[in-house]
Amino acid sequence: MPEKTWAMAHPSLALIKYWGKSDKERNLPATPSLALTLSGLHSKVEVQAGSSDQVILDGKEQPQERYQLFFDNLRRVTGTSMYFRVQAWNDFPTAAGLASSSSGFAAMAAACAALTGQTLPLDILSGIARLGSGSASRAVYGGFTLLEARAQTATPLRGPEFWPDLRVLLCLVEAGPKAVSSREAMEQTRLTSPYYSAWVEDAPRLTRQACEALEQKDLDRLGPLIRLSYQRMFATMFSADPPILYWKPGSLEIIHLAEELRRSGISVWETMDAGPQVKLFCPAADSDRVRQILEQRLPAIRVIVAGPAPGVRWGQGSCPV
Ligand code: 2P0
Repeated sequence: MPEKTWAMAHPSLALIKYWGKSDKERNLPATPSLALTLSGLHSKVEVQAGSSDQVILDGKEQPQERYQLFFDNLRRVTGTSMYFRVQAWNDFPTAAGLASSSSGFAAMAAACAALTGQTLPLDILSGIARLGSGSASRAVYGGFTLLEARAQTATPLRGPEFWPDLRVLLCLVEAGPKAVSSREAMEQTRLTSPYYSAWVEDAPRLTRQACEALEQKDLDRLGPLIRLSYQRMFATMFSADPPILYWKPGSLEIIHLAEELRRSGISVWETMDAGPQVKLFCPAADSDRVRQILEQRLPAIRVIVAGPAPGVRWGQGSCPV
């Protein structure tokens, strides 16, 4: 058995959103989600056996209860009784709406499974990662992925080479951690928003249409569906009791700028997650121009340009990068 293992994964950004659970105990999603694994951002982990489970993220010990279900299930699937000591690093802001838990749990699933000496297929890793974070089941795979409603594992749809000239501009409005975790926020929405059931009912249709547009690599068709999904997701949050408001003035400025750019003929489509950051999808040919306009008009916003990335990688010893 190896003494130490490592893994690296990229975050999974949803085009069509997962928001709400059909089963809290097993962490199963109530809505299907369609996502892209994003280059430019990395989560890295190194794992060794320990006397108890421990996760140290960017030098800070993490609360154990957040990880218990994940580690217990990992031991069950791999048939081991070992405990895991995990060191993890993100090269981007954690818990700020940049899907750090998706890449973090995907990397942890791969590195911990490797430490047990087993080579598990990716769908099993996807199921293990899901117990940590729903979106992590998608981040195990590269390119475009689908997590069906109530599914235990994500499905890889198309690899990163399928649409290499799609770009995502990650616009960092505020880097601090969010006040309400996405887990708490989606549960509050499920329990209190009168629009929640309509959101869940409508999501499969939106997902089907988005999958068709993706197959055609048709951003003019996919973009409006990306926009509908995040706007409808936030409509459930605005209507929760108490309401959940992740948006900041800078977020709205970018949303309006995207609308202005579309009117000028650029196919640029925004989405947002559980945080104030805005992510803009556009063709690679337009990404420099969009970035320049963003930086001129909104100089306080930091922009990272990302594209389709591969899935999780792992190995023995310390992480080579
Ligand atoms: C997504 N998000 O599809 C959606 C859109 C945020 C908004 O998945 O409770 O960290 O750990 O399963 O995966 C963020 O929620 O939630 C998320 P848990 P997760 O990417």
